[in-house]
Amino acid sequence: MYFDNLMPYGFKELAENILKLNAQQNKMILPNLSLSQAIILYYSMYLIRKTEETIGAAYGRREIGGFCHLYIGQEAIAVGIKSCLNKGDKTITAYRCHGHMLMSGASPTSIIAELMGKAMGCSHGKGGSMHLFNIEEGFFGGHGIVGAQVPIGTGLAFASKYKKDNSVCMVYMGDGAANQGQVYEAINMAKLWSLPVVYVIENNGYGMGTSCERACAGELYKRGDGYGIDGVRINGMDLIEVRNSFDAIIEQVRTTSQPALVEVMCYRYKGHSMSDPALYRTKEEVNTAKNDDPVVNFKNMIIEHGVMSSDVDVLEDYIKNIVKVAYKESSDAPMPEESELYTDICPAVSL
Ligand SMILES: Cc1ncc(C[n+]2csc(CCOP(=O)(O)OP(=O)(O)O)c2C)c(N)n1
Ligand SMILES: [Mg+2]
Repeated sequence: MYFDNLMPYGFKELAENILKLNAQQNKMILPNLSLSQAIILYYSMYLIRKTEETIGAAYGRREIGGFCHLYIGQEAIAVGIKSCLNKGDKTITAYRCHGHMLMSGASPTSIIAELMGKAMGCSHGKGGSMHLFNIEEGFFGGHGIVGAQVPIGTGLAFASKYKKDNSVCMVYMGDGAANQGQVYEAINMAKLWSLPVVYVIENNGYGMGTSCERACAGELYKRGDGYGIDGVRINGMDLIEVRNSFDAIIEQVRTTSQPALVEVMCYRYKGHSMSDPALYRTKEEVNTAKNDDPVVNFKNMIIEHGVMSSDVDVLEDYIKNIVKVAYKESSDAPMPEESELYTDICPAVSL
């Protein structure tokens, strides 16, 4: 009825207790998508959007410090791709990781508390926004060094092949990261060793304040050409297009154990991080992109296909409450003990 591997925090309770699931929701609205699946996709995107908005507001009140990069505008990518994965598949990304962490099934509290430096955060308050992990569910972070996750993710794909566990690894990077040298060392090995990895370039148009136009030579989707990897470019603002494209690509990577490369065109609605003077793009450009909001578009689509708008309201209120509770729990939670300064340190450098 839903997906094998997409069960965002809180959805089960909502579906079982609050949304009255009826036969109508089993109807197929697309050849490969039922109405109930569409509802969970919308739930997932809205959960990311609300969590990010709450984090942004808390940062503005200085309840969160340090680096913080929001995923607002790019939700359809993490959600669409996750809906195509199997249990046991792996995901790794850069610092813009809150949405991917939520799609691993992690609770908003484990993220917000982490950003507040609280002991109950997923990295015990020691990692912050850029270092979220849920290894048990296949999410391997959350990495602050631009491009560094690419060789690590390629290694995860090597492990899959070595163990013959039939899993694939999704390695996300930005358009800026796609200019890093280590990316191509990894891609070379992936092709040479036939690794089950999908390189996903989230091209949101900018690396910090520098547009891709100014920084990237050639077309990013062709960056695998020299290694014998055919690339494609898709629209990441359209959840259905993301799902349909990745369904086929992931299936092919899994069956052939050959790497793939996809450039996913998208737009980040907020600044690069929380301290972004936004001098490099016009308000008109941002507003034009907001007029094609993937979350709003998908909501309208499910309503057109027969989900009652009152049910959507229930779902949205339910998510708002989840995030509100997560914020409160995180705010009230204690900081780590002082002795924690001496734990989780590499033995070679511990005092
Ligand atoms: C090796 C390295 N160089 C520079 C930085 C500083 N830096 C942080 S984010 C960023 C831009 C990366 O942009 P992109 O890959 O497009 O990702 P996006 O932020 O758009 O998601 C840079 C240069 C860094 N963290 N690591
Ligand atoms: Mg970018």
